[in-house]
Amino acid sequence: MATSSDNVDNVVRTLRESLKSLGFEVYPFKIGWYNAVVSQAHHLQYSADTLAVVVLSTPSMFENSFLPFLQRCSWKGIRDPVDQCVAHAISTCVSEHFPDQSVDMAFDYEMLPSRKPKFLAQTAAHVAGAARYYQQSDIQDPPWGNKKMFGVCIHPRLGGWFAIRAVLVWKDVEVGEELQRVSPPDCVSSQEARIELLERFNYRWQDWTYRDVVPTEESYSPQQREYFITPPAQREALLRQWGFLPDTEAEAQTSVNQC
Ligand code: B12
Repeated sequence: MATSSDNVDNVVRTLRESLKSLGFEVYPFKIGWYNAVVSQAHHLQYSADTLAVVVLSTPSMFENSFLPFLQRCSWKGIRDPVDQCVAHAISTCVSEHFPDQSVDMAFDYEMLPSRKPKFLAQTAAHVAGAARYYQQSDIQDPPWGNKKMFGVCIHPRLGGWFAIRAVLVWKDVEVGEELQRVSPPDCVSSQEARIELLERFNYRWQDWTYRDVVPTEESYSPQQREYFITPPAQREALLRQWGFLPDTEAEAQTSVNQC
């Protein structure tokens, strides 16, 4: 079993170098940090010191990965094309750079047979220091009574203009003190601002104003907004209108560019 800090640095540096230009960010954490806060039913079944990373997509993922993916690869209309693109980018990076290492990959949309998500993306982003997770429990005397309010992560530079896509686990890499825990920046610090944030996310998430709760460096381009505002069932038609045609089953099987 590897234990050196070289290993952590190497994993993180390699992933960052390879995924940054595709519009992804990478943050390491220890499985124990995640398991310490979630309930037993959500535990990830690895030892506490096992190395994991959480992968976020930033606004540029759409132009730098997704549009080229549609052009380059044959994709099938069965599964969400953004999910197909993200899975392809991340798994290609892992198999190219870590061919001899045992890496488990879980994506945000994947569910267990129990119908629970394979990992809780927001908790992973928080414990890795990537984006602070604001929950109902962070509000003193919440004004909503017993109503369940969903929590939301806010990134210090991207506000809400990002998604949490994957957790990768280096099953054979254990890390010690060399991986120091970093707190996610608290950019929505007042009680009033947190209440406003949770209300926007729960009552008005379709207007996307929760994403601009803090000033941001980047946000989605007009084309990306048009894509994500379009209901999922109509996105294939939009892609056709833009000139990207999904392959038929037969074409996909013979295509040389299939990814
Ligand atoms: C199921 C789901 C939904 C469901 C239910 C939402 C929910 N939160 O339960 C529905 C369909 C309603 C939904 C809707 C939306 N969703 Co949704 N959804 C998910 C999904 C797949 C799983 C969430 C889940 O089941 N949570 C289970 C509950 C129990 O978890 P929890 O409340 O966080 O509880 C845990 C924590 O409290 C933790 N914990 C306890 N103490 C402490 C202490 C600390 C410090 C920490 C960190 C944690 C912690 O332990 C608890 C578990 O034991 C995630 C992706 C994923 N794989 O995680 C996306 C996700 C949460 N959704 C997301 C989004 C954006 C949305 C929508 C805006 C639609 C959209 N995609 O644009 C809407 C907005 C919500 C609304 N107003 O309806 C984003 C949120 C991004 C962000 N910035 O936070 C996610 C992360 C997807 C992504 N890829 O980025 N969603």
